[in-house]
Amino acid sequence: MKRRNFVTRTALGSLSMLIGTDIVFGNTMPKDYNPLALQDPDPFKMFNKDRGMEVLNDKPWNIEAKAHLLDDKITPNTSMFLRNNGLIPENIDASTWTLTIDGESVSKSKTYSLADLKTKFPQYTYQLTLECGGNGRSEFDPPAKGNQWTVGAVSCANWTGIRLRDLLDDVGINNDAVYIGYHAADVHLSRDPKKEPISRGAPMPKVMQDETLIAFKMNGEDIPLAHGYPLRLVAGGWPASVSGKWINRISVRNIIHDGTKMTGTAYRVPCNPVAPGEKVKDEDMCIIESMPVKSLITYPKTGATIKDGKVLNIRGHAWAGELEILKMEYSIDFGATWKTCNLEKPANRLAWQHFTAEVSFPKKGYYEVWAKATDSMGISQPMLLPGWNPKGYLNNACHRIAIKVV
Ligand SMILES: Nc1nc2c(c(=O)[nH]1)N[C@H]1C(S)=C(S)[C@@H](COP(=O)(O)O)O[C@H]1N2
Ligand SMILES: [Mo]
Repeated sequence: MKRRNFVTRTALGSLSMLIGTDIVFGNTMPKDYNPLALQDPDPFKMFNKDRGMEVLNDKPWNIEAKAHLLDDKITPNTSMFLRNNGLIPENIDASTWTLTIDGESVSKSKTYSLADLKTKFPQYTYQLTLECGGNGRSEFDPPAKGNQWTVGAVSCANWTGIRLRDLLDDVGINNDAVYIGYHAADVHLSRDPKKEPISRGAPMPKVMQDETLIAFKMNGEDIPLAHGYPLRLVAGGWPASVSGKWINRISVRNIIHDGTKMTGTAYRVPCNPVAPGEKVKDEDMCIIESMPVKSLITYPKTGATIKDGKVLNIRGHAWAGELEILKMEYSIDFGATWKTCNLEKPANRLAWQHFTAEVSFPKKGYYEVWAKATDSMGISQPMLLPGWNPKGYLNNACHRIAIKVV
């Protein structure tokens, strides 16, 4: 009698353990069969995310934080939003990973191993704010297509790596360089190897800043796979789409980089304000650079209650792209009057700043606490919504939490 290829006892034991109960007819289950109970991936476990985060999409994976999950001064992986345009690369081997610098504006392209990058150049660590250009998109009316981010597509982690500038100095770049474009190992949703999910970049002045890093560590450890392991471009203060994950090639271009999601309407807003719903021609759309002034109340959680007569301690963060926050205010009367918050200096340029305030309420009832930051150019957040734009970018409206005094 021919022996059927059944699952072994030990394999059965470990499968039962993963499922959490006995597989009753396990002895007749085919070898290498993956029980359905284990086929439904648990994104929170897979990406080590807080279970309070919100999954917006699973193909590709897009997950956002809630304001109260961003209470840490430095964002841990567990509450860092995840934004993917394609499929996360699998089977990455850091020991054979290389980064090639090429393009029209280098005389001779050069390829580096990870070990080269880590040993040949000085290393720097900065706290860098990364906010998705589409953060806040869900509030626009008429609505814009794309992930309906609310407030949680922002993070400020500690990134360690080498300066992109030092690397480009080593390669030698020509005077006609205007832009860099990154290329990465993630896979297009169609699985067509000729298509890239995203290939964006930055103009040379941004590239040459001290804080623009080719990073290999996040919060002191290897970058988590989903956030770009083993190598990531990090350009704080600009739309996070500039910060390419899993990068293996950087092209130094003599034109504005024309990779996937650099052209058309992607990551662009009307160069001049338009009416809600208005059609805008491609040539009237401008590339988003520095992100606008914004803030988030991270404590307490919206919906909190407090006893009458008690002071409410609020706290949060504020950031303004390339600029610094000069003033932080809160209002408990829907923006009619504002009081000043305590505001810390940033740990370094492009890091978010922390604020606190002691809020008193005149009597029992329902309140909203609104927060408003002002940047070093004197520009403040709009109270409810900024100007509408076709793709729903750059919503930097005041963050608001509901409070009941009982
Ligand atoms: N290779 C690659 N890099 C990428 C992306 C991507 O899909 N592929 N998404 C970009 C976008 S749109 C954002 S908002 C950030 C998100 O970074 P995070 O997932 O680490 O939070 O990564 C950027 N870098
Ligand atoms: Mo993004």
